[in-house]
Amino acid sequence: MPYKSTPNFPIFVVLLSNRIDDLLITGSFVSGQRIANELGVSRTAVFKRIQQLRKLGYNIEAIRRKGYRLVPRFDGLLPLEIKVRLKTRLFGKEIITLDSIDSTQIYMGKLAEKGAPEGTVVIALEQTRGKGRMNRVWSSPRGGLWFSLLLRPSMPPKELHKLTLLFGVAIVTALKTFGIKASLKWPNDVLIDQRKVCGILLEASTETDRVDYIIAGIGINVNTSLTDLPSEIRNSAISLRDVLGTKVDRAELLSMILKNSEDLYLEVLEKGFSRVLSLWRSNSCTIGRMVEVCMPDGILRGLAVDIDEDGSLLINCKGIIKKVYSGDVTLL
Ligand code: BTX
Repeated sequence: MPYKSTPNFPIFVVLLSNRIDDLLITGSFVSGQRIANELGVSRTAVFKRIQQLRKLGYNIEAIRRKGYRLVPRFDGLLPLEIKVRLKTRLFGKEIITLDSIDSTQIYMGKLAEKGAPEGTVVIALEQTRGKGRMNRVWSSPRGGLWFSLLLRPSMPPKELHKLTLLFGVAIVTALKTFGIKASLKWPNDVLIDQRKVCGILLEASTETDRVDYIIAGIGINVNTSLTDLPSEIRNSAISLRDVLGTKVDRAELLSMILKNSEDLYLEVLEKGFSRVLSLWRSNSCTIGRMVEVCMPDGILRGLAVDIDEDGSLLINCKGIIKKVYSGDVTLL
């Protein structure tokens, strides 16, 4: 069931609800009278919306003479609970939180085809068929942060894979503020102590020289425990809760990731990827390591020396530098 802030109501009610929601996401007290005056509606209409929001699960404080205030629950992932924390201009302006879905990528694909705006975010509390790369499964039990973000960049399709690096940097930077040291394994893994805490999946709809849209899917093991994951990946996975021994507020983490990635994204559109690449290099656990890359035409072994300006991995194989554009890297 989608936890949308506005279920199916007539257009006036939806607009009114949205405007009340906008006043609530300031996070400050706002009086019922002020809302009623500003929106030209009765206080009863305002109260009805407050009651509706409470029914949806929101915690709205009401104090006499002060008014209403949205108080986000710890780790609450309802749209307004995230918006109240967001400091972005574009990412997360539209948020949909779903209780359970096959994959947020598939759900977002349908929204994208219908013209959803850039920056739309779809979150699921659990995914029943989470997607990894190359048709692999991404295990997505309750407690994790599983979301997709819609982008409509004007950039040549050949540049797109560098956005994976951008999200990696945004995530590692956000994790630092929680006191967690994570590092980046080329091309799309975030690791802690050599174990996978996060995976990034970029899916694109493109024409020859034009990008229609991109769906960036991010999965982070936040408050999950190893026993929630299939036994075959327990040795290679880790969650933030495993590291910190305590639960992390996923809404806080998500809002930081959205802010970090938006800042980098806007910079990339204006000035290109050079800062993303240098930040990626300084947070990498790949460069300087002996690696093995599994590619469609065989296995390549050598020293990872750098990433190139086009985002490819440069490997020194017995003195010859080889460029790898895609594949699975194992750190040896
Ligand atoms: P990947 O193909 O690089 O990694 C998939 C591999 O990672 C799996 O084959 C398995 O070995 C391992 N794995 C699966 N689940 C987990 C997990 N929870 N923690 C650690 N390791 C795991 C990575 O693909 C891209 C993942 C993107 C997931 C997001 S979640 C939101 C969005 N919706 C969706 O369906 N996918 C994306």
